Amino acid sequence: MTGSQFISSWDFLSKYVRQRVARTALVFLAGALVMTGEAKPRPDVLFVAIDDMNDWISLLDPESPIKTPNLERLATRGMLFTRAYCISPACNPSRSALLTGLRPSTSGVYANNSDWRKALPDRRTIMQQFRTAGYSVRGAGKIFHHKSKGFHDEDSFDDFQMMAPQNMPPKKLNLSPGYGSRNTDWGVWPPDERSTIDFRTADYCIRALQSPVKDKPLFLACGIFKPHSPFFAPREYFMDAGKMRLPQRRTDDWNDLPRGAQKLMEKTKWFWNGMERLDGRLPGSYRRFIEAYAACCNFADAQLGRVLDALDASPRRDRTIVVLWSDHGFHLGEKDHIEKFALWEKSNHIPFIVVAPGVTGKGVRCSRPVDLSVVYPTLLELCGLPAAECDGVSAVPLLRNPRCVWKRPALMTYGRGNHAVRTERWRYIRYADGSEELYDHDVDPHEWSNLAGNDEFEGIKESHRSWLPSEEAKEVVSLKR
Ligand SMILES: [Ca+2]
Ligand SMILES: [Ca+2]
Repeated sequence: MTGSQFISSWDFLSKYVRQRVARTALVFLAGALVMTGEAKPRPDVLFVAIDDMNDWISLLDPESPIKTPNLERLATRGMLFTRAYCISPACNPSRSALLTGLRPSTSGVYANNSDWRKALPDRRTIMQQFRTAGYSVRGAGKIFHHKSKGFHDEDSFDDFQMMAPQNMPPKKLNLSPGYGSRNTDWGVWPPDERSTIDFRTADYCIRALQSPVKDKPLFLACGIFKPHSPFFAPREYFMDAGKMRLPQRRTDDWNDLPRGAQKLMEKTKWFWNGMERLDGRLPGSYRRFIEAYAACCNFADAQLGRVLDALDASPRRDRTIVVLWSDHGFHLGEKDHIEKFALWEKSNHIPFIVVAPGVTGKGVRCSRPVDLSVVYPTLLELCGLPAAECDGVSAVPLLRNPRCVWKRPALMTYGRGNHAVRTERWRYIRYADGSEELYDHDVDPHEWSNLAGNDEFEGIKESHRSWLPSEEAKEVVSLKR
């Protein structure tokens, strides 16, 4: 066949056949490129977990006195999810669900002392997926909940720098006579930030980002431990004492809470014992506690900034996917509660940022509700790894178009049978005893007014109930010793 004969034969083929032939050729060419190693290199991943950082930060609330310039700097490079929620408002169930892609209602891991690996011996974590795909997986700090019970997973990393023991002051700092827990103490400590867990974690990550780019792509997990208790930060991270605005709270807020909520809260009232005076300047005061939490957030943000500086100075900068999340929120007195362990907005609403070069735009905000079950499938899809069965769905459609149709709400679980469902407007909570709460965030962002007893909202409650898990795994009770 001569060249002109070939061209005329090509013209005679139907459009459909021509498209098929062209597509097959493209697939063949792409395959050949992969075979010869000329395919585009896979992206690196910087995976940042922050512990107990809530939404009262300037990233999510510009009015907040707690400034987080480095979180904001990261958000300008990709997508900030303004309605992102944890899977469970406690370290271990939140982290193990995110890292395995399975919710507590699937795994039975509902509590901080549930041995997730015993419950899921063969389940691949996100990091194992990346190791299997040929990544070099490294990390430092708090990724799994391993502060006291040893839930770290060695198989998930090629190399990992464990958290050093907390550097404790010689004596309790808050000086409140009625408050004895040193693990939840607060104040100015240590004198030198270089002796903190997070400074060392950031150092490890900086070294990893400075390491030469080799054949293997890098998955780097950076687990920042603050603002988790004890609420210690070096002096330079504290604002002037007495100047900070305090969170909004109503002391009669509990009057409309159902039995389920009251029961869940029974164990957490102790935290208030340390607050001798609500608005004083005593070291044991509520105000000093809030100032210490704020200082811990400033400190965590500064450590993130050091890691981002290293990324920016590295040739990896434009080929690195960054995912940043907090494992849950934290109440600072709102709803008369200090701690997490609740299904209200403050314990569950979190900072969540995804930077995916070529996928996310710059400085984009997405207001669709998501929970962190999206992280596992999203990372696999973004990096071209095979999809895996999991409870969440990929958020890549939102990363491409933050306003795309997204019917799925965020689902949160705390203890077997207790769940919250968050849509763009509503928070619906149902406890194991069947009691309920409903809040309209359009008019009640502080969740002061429980509407669940109002017949007018039966339809709203019913539509939210339909997202609750139909089956719930039995609780894993085994403790790792
Ligand atoms: Ca936590
Ligand atoms: Ca109320």
